[in-house]
Amino acid sequence: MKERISIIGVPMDLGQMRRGVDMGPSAIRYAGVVERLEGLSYKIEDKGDIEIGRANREEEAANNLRNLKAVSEASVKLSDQVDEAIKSGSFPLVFGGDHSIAIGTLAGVSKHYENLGVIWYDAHGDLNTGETSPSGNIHGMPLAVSIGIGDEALTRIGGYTPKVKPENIVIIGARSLDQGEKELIKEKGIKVYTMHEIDRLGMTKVMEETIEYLKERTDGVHLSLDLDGLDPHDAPGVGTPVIGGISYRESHLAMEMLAESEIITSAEFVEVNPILDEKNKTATVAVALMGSLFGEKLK
Ligand code: B3U
Ligand code: MN
Ligand code: MN
Repeated sequence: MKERISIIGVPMDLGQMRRGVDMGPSAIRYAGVVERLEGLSYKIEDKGDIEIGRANREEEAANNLRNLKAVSEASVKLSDQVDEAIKSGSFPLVFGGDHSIAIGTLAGVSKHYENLGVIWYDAHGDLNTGETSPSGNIHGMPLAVSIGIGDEALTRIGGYTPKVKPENIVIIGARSLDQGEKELIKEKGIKVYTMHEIDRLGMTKVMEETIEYLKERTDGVHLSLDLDGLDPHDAPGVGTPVIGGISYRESHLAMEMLAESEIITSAEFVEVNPILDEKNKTATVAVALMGSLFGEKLK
């Protein structure tokens, strides 16, 4: 990991319907992330939060893409900030906000790599489009957007598409996939470890395989960690909890193995909603996982 980390907060709640996820970046800072990472001898530059526009009711239902314009505009801003952080030699660490922010993060990250890999740690596939989405919520679409599928206002952020090749993606923790997403996974050959595989193989094997797979074919790996990938007992403060998730301990193990592997070149932690949380538990878990990701055990 680089010694310098740039924190970028994205108080985005327009990619879904539950209010409160815009307070995620504050909750994560409140849980002590800066102190935790400084304690590991990193130099932290907190860039503050990106400004998010407003929901536009008139536009709401167009093409089943709720708040498309505001999400697209925020993605451009985020992409620029992430791009700048990397150019300045810093590790971009992004806090959400709902998962639609990954569109902007990946737009900013991917231009720096020939062959970016992505670990998508999530209960969901986030592989919907306006056509397949049951909800019209853009937070269920960022991975599809990043492989170049979806509305141009999202896929062309940064002026190029796609951001990631389907074969460079590993989804971990999936247990709520829509029909259209399942078809896309098959069609594109996206690697997925559902909860079934995690239970069968164990997290150690899942991470060993993931690391080996990505090491072989990529020149950088972005970790996109949706807190709803974890079990709701451990991370209750999320908008769409799904029971039967990855445990706190398995998640720490996963982060520690990633730290040892040194493959991660950018990261984001998303969907922390303090309004739905229990005493900021979910943000606290997020910060603990960041501690492991940034090598707490190794230092
Ligand atoms: N797949 C559903 C639900 C969902 C996706 N991401 C979250 N929930 N967090 C959808 O609306 O696309
Ligand atoms: Mn997600
Ligand atoms: Mn999710």
